Amino acid sequence: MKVISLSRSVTDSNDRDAEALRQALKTQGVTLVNLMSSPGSGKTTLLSRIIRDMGDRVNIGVMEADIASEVDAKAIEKLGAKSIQAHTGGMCHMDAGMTKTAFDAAGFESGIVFLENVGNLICPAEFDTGAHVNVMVLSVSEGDDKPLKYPLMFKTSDALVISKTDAIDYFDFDIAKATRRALELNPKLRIFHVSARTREGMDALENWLMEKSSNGEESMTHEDCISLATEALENSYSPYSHFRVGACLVTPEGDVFTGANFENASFGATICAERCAVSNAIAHGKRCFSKIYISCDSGYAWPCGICRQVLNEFRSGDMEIWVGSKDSPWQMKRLSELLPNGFGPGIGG
Ligand SMILES: Nc1nc2c(ncn2[C@@H]2O[C@H](COP(=O)(O)OP(=O)(O)OP(=O)(O)O)[C@@H](O)[C@H]2O)c(=O)[nH]1
Ligand SMILES: [Mg+2]
Ligand SMILES: [Zn+2]
Ligand SMILES: [Zn+2]
Repeated sequence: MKVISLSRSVTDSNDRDAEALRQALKTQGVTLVNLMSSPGSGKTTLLSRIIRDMGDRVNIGVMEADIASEVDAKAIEKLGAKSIQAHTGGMCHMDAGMTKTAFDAAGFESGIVFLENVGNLICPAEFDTGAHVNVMVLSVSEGDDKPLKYPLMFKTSDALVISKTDAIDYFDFDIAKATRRALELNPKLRIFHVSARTREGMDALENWLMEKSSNGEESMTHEDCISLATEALENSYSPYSHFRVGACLVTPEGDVFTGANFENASFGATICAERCAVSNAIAHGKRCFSKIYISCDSGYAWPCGICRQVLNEFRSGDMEIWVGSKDSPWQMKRLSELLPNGFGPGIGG
């Protein structure tokens, strides 16, 4: 295990350095994930879990940034992952220059490299490290009021991991309140509820990380999803309304499931295309969806109230709802806009 000492970089152009590092890492096939939180939220434990779960699927490297000590890098090294311990010499955050120095010293190859930033909810949010993905960890023992106190951290993160959910009964942490407050600051935030101890919620987080590390090469493109939804519409059974709808539901890993509406002589027994697609996915063991495309013959078929509620049960983060047809350009709204103040577990956040 390598230990290096970092000093504050003298450059005052951190944003430019960060952008250059981001590009260079991308060319090298590295996805850099910056983990930020207050001390003790469970970052190292989470990383250990991720290495055990994903280590055979993807190369994982870890940069441990600490003011002093080597305990975190040692814990990671025991699991066989390449790690480096960077001492910040009292500095309470990493900047892009320091990140580059640590990265170069570690000699990582392609794959996912995690930066466990210094435990602190303030300045790590102010300094772009060059990461492609910023993830904030908030444990249930810290309180659901953190979005109110540290708004920048929530605004600059791509994902929020609410950690140690196995211990939730011992604290008065209100997940719905924390989620609402966080999404008010950052509607695009992906939220995961995770226990590294019991593995609850880990699949959704790990799938999302895999998706992020594929360098934006989605297996299914936006156009593919639109075509699939429009093809599914051809299977609609709608003899009463003649309103044909097709849907294409997308999981965080990029798997797709289609559905079409089917009506019934007893009108109340009618099933919408969205719920048909959800049923199809559920039967294949899927429980977590990030997007749905809904196609009809003309105009827009926004999901009905029942479908909004059903999607909310299985959403991963704030789901994207795409609607369109041959004569109407495709447009997107978030599920939180279509179902404000919705309730449900939100599997995977
Ligand atoms: N119950 C429970 N405890 C956890 C979980 N994850 C971590 N912990 C405990 O929380 C404490 C801190 O965990 P770490 O993983 O060291 O947290 P950290 O964020 O890396 O801490 P620093 O690097 O010091 O900021 C340890 O005692 C862990 O055992 C979890 O999912 N459930
Ligand atoms: Mg740690
Ligand atoms: Zn600082
Ligand atoms: Zn519906």
